Amino acid sequence: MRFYGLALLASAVVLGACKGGEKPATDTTATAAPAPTSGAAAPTAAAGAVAKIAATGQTHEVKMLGDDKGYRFDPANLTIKSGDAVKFVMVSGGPHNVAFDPNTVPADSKAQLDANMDQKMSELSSPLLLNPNEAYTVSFGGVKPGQYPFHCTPHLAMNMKGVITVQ
Ligand SMILES: [Cu+2]
Repeated sequence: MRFYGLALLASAVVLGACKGGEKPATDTTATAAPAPTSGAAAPTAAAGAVAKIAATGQTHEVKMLGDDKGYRFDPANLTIKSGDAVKFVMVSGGPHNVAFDPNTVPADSKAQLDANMDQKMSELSSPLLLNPNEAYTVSFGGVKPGQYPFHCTPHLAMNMKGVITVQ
């Protein structure tokens, strides 16, 4: 869908250039356009962008809870392998989300982790999960070993935090 938008934009630019006719259109858009039309990997082909890497390993589940025991992830600390995925499931007390702090995530995997997260609210920050059984899965494909602290943005002050250790 994103590519489709770009394609429309590109044709609009070309049309504009033809209409105006002032500058000789040395359009690089024409050469860029045909390449990523097929396949799932297409949307990330933009220059300089890091492509999402799908998980190939195990999927670990983390519950997002808010009740009379407080706001928490369960488990809050988990150890996974690079290439695994973590599925965050909204259970109670939402809205919850999962956000990695750009300042504490290992620098050499920050761009990859960010690329692996869909529908972000901001860098390394998932959308809010409002309803029970809503889930958000983060691929750790291409993410290097290290410690990845995360938190829930709405409940950060209530200490809703955890750490994913990638082996
Ligand atoms: Cu929360």
